[in-house]
Amino acid sequence: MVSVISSGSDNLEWWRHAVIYQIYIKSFADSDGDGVGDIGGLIAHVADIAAWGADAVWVCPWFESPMRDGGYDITDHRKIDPLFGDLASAERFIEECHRHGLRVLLDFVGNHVSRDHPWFLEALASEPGSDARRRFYFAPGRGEDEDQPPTDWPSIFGGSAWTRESASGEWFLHLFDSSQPDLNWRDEGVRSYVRDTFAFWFDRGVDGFRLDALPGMGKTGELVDAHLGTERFVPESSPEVPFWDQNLVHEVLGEWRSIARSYQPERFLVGEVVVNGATRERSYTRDAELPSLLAITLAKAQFRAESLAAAIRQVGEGLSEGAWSTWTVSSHDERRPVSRYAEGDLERGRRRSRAVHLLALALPGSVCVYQGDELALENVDDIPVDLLQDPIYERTGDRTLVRDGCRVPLPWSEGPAFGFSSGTPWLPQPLGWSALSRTRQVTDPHSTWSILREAVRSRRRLVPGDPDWSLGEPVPGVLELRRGEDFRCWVNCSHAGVPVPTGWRLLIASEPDVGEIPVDGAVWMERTLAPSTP
Ligand code: TEU
Repeated sequence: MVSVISSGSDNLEWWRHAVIYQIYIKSFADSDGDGVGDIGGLIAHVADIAAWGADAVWVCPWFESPMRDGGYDITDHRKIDPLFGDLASAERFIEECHRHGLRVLLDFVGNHVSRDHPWFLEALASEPGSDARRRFYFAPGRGEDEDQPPTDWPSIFGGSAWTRESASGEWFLHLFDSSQPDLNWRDEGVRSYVRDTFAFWFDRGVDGFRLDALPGMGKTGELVDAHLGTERFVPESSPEVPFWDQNLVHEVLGEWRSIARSYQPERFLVGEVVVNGATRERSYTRDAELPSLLAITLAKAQFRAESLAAAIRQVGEGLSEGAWSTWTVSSHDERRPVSRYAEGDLERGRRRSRAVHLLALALPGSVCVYQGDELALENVDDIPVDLLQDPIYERTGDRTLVRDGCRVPLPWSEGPAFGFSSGTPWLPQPLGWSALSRTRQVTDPHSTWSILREAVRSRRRLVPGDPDWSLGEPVPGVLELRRGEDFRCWVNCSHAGVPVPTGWRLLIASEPDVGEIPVDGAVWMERTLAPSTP
């Protein structure tokens, strides 16, 4: 068994201030030349992640999978996919992380399994109404020939959430791709297997889980139409539906939290909870449930003072007392922030992305930084269609929804495949990434890597540890984050440079050599003069 970092009290609730580096393993680093990242590649770069200043890593699914949704379609939650390594290499990676002071979060996908999972194969081979089918949602279709789906529910990846299987003619439910049948969380066998799976990984030293697509696990089970009238289910803007964000998920989370709490120190659980509005979000962080949620709303905000402020406020309102946010500017599901903020100018996008990362790093709670954002990579929007792998493309034909563009393998150095692999990367890398490679940025004190590293490493020293914060707009278009009396972060979303206010000095800036706070820049400031008393 691998030991956890420390059970000292200063390490308790480390998620109040951690910087979590999110690893999309397929695109991180390839050690065996097959063009796909793997655990060997992770192990080779643990020291680099630690050197940048992260406190923890979150590894996207590395479990056995046919990879129809990049590993979010699992056939065995306790096996490592051979593409990535094996259990022994996973244990070595966990050990290596701990040796470097990094905690390890894995990604747990509870809403669904792969259609190749033994449970689903058993269900297909079993009669309608059988126990094997009750682990999933099977139902007869509508219409005389039962050739219409049981309900009108759309999938998050587009098209109907139901697919008919040929053996019995019944339909099965999949809120994502048809390769990902939804599990029935009323089934005690499903629940106990997953409880044991958490223990399996916690006993191997894993420090916590990022919990995938949680609200999907909450279904009423009633097969009634939702009347959404959309081709795709978009949870953040949807009215209440019977298949998302219903009470069942809270029962399950209560069980999971008690397992996490039965370990010393407590294991961390952070939820991916995309629901409509803060009130619904808040229900996931009640005392017996999650200690933290991923703040995906921030990753959807635009580079405008009011948009960033609204997102931050919503995240804050979506947390129960005692819970901490895990801020995210981006993820493997979102367009790269550089491209989101660019408005036609990638250099502008890079400046803005650095600024928003500085803002996130000044907020109370943890911050998740998605691999490649520390290098200011842009989204790759010109991947040839025949190389696209995201099932969303197959289901919608809509290139703007495709997520491959933020999953392109990392540029480590300036050699072939930018040091990612000795083979051909599974997705092509843009030629311009030579200038953005890690080796180039490490030696340049003004690179995104260096600026964010300074912020990551200094934030515990420079940013007050108390949870209080407030937002303001001291100058039109400038977002101010206040932490205590003496700390401010300003993000300049206006169209003109702004002078550093009197009585404040710069701690960290997103742009080098600033006499002022430039357009698209952000700074951390500390008070130099006592505030005047009224
Ligand atoms: O995502 C869940 C989810 O609902 C969204 O993030 C969704 O992928 C996105 O909005 C589509 O535009 C999680 C994982 O993060 C994602 O990679 C998986 O594909 C998905 O679950 C299914 O497991």
